[in-house]
Amino acid sequence: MSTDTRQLFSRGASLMALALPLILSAGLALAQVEGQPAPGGVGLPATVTDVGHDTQFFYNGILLPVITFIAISVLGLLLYVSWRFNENSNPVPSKLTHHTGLEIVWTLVPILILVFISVPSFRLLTKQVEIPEAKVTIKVTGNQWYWSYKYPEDQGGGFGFDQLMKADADLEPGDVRLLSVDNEAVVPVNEVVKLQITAADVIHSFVIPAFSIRMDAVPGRLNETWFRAEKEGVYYGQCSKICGKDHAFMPSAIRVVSREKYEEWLAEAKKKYAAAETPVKLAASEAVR
Ligand SMILES: [Cu+2]
Repeated sequence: MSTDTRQLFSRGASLMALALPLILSAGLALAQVEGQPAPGGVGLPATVTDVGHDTQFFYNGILLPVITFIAISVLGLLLYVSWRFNENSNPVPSKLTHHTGLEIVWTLVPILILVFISVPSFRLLTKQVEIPEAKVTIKVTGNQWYWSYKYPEDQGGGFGFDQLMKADADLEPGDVRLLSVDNEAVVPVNEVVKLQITAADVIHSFVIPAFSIRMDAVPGRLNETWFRAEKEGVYYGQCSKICGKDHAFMPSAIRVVSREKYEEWLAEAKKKYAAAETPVKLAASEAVR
């Protein structure tokens, strides 16, 4: 190996050694924030559901170590081969073209890695797909470009509302630009909430990273997902399917509160949205005439 190449390798190695702790600390810094993205954040956002914790463990505890091990092994192998078999150190190359043992190994090892990953993966998938008995069901509909929510009557609801992003001029202290909305959806803490998700026009995707939920909203189809939030707070998400001009401006916001506060909100919301619905309907019918 020439001196130049050697210098290049050692410089690359020291760069990696410097970058690794930076990358790791950025991931850890993000873990402090819940419900919304953090500046300069890397890695999965903090979660407040059981499924979310399992997803985090699956990603950080299984996938990341496996892929790091593979990447470092392959890099090591490449460096070794370029050092051991270059023209200077190996002037007479071998004529070998096949090695049965080696081929069996490089077929079997990836299969075993995939089988190892599949066990926790299917366990997590089952947890996400099997919806426990829910106390609260909410229907969420994607529209160009906002979400609307319906709370069914048999749960003390019987109203619906649209949720639109707050314009920059309307932001109040504590609001988050591009994520805060005019009408937050409210759910009780520590209770299973089932979401029935559909769309009215084109395909959208309902995502709340802190709950670890991501579900396509497809016109004419009712998809279901669920969550049980462990902590009160406001949790934001953004539409995750490119759905047109204002795709980037249709956030979703869910506020998690205690059961008592949820009941209070239900009572208020019933009056508020029942009153708000009438003029909208009148305006629409007038427009038709
Ligand atoms: Cu959308």
